[in-house]
Amino acid sequence: MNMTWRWYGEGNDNITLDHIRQIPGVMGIVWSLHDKVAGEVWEMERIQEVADQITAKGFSTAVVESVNVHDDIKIGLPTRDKYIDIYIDTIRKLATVGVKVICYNFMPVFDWTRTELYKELPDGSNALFYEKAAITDNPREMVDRILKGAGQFTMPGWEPERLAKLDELFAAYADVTEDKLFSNLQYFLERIIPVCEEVDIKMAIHPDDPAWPIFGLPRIIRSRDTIRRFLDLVDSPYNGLTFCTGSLGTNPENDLPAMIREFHDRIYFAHIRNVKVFDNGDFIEVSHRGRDGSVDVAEVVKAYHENGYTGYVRPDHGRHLWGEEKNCRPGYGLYDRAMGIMYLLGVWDSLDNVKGAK
Ligand code: DNO
Repeated sequence: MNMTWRWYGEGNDNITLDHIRQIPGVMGIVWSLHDKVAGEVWEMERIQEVADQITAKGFSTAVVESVNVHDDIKIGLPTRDKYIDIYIDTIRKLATVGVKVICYNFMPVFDWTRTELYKELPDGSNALFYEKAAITDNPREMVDRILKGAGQFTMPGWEPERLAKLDELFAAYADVTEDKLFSNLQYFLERIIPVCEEVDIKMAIHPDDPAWPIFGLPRIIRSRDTIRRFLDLVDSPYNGLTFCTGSLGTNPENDLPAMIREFHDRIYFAHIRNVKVFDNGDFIEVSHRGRDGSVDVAEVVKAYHENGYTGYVRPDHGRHLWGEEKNCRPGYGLYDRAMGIMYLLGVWDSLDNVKGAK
């Protein structure tokens, strides 16, 4: 298990590489050019600049999250080839600074979706919350509320410029069924995977979050069967997964440890976090500790350990603690993610000892 931390870049929030150095066990930084909107060219100088900042502090640059996929590719418009060419250019550039895994998603319009950013938990902390009843037929209202709630912080996948054109986006996706989305994904993969094979970068798709269609838009990476279908689209070891327990864990029918046991050799990046799912299907993010939520995090770590997982891992979202929500990006504070790392490493180390390793 290769522990990493998602960092938003210098001056982008209050968390610096020097803070991250003090969290035990973190070997790599998960990074991106966060100001880039999907389809934009990534300049080599900018890539090099961030990679140098990361390596100067002794971290690896191996994981980028995300290089976002332009909607024209997801919709299957004729302009998609132009955007795929730009994507390939970015893959090639990233390979030159030691990138080994690119995390991306194929969710129409919205990346991860919540209806409230700071829902209070019984212990007085607060966290991201999803209320099923709040997903109405008025996505504009929800988008405005979430963007306003995030205040000065941008949220990954929630680019205000793109979401300003919500009606146009919904109209463009009108004919995109689940099958069509799968075939557009296949088209994209058939073009990029040969390049990944050449430059040795693994593509790791992020599952849909939550793990069901929202606002009538198809969402296709959400269960054991849809993941199997995805992997078969292009059966190459370079076509793989970001296995996010928080996203897939929103649906209690997903048996996460069983899925890890089945797919471990195509999982290159593990997002580990916990959610508490209520009887009505609403859910809230909770601490990483298994018994605090619906995801048996210890069992998840055990499934990776059993299979000798050597891929990248990061604690995913955390709660906002001790008032830090005033200064941090929703879901990406310092304290709960750092505690999450200690929980994950604690479980892992205890399993190592059971096996008699160091
Ligand atoms: C949420 C993240 C996602 C993820 C993208 C990958 O916080 O896990 O935004 O980065 O879906 O493209």
